[in-house]
Amino acid sequence: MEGLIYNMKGLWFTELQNSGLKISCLANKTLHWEKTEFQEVGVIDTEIFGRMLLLDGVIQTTVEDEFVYHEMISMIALNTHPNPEKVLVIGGGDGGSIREIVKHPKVKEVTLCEIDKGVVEASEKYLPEISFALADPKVRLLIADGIKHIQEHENTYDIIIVDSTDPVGPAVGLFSADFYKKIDKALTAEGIFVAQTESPFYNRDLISRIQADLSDIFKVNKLFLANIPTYPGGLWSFSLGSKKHDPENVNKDNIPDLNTKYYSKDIHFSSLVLPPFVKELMP
Ligand code: SPM
Repeated sequence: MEGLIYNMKGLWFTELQNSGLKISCLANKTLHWEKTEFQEVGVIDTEIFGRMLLLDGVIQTTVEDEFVYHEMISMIALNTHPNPEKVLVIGGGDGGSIREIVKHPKVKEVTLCEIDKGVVEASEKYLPEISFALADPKVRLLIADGIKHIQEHENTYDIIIVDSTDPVGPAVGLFSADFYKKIDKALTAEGIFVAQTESPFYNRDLISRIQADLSDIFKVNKLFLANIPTYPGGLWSFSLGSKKHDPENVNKDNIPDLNTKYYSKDIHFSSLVLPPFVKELMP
């Protein structure tokens, strides 16, 4: 599998971030590897982070730190929208975002639109603590192209979450202004969009371009941050576009306690406070 090397000290998985940076973890075992129509899907058991999902040799999620990413990509929008009944997740075939979304009492239906069945199947088999909510009765699972799904739906979803891989290969289209315009149409009148938008250290141009695009399309555009140890640099960004509601204007007393380990009433607001070197990426 791409990135896995045996040496005298054991089996090391290495993710190449760029020409000057690699991140390595000691692995105990390769649990799964397959080449699907779209990508290489792997699950390895690592010494520090437990089981880890890899797509094309890039860390997607791990049993030990996944809660940060999945709570943050879901909860800020869920607790900003006054009535988030219908939610769409594009990507996110591991089911971690779905697990968080179905916790919300106001959510009636969540659609997962994942292009690669192999990601869902590997997650169901090897990452049950992340994927178990895929079987929840509120969940509608579609193995389909998210871009096509968005094009075919107007005024349908209260929240759309793009839980994607990095902006390379098949995911490039999920980071484009054209796609954001289609998201805007697929959202209902008070709709909110959230996407993972990479590292404020290593993807600065990408983040400022996305925020500029969102500010052209949505009344409210925000960036919020979380600490995810297995992503390069740790500090990770999420971008939000909203037609009406501002996550900074939420009434703290109305935020429900949904048994989260990173997100909290205070983190809701503090994650939106940007250090100056990140603030300068905003339009
Ligand atoms: N549900 C988890 C899916 C994870 N989506 C985000 C993956 C980003 C990982 N990239 C980090 C490496 C940056 N080059």
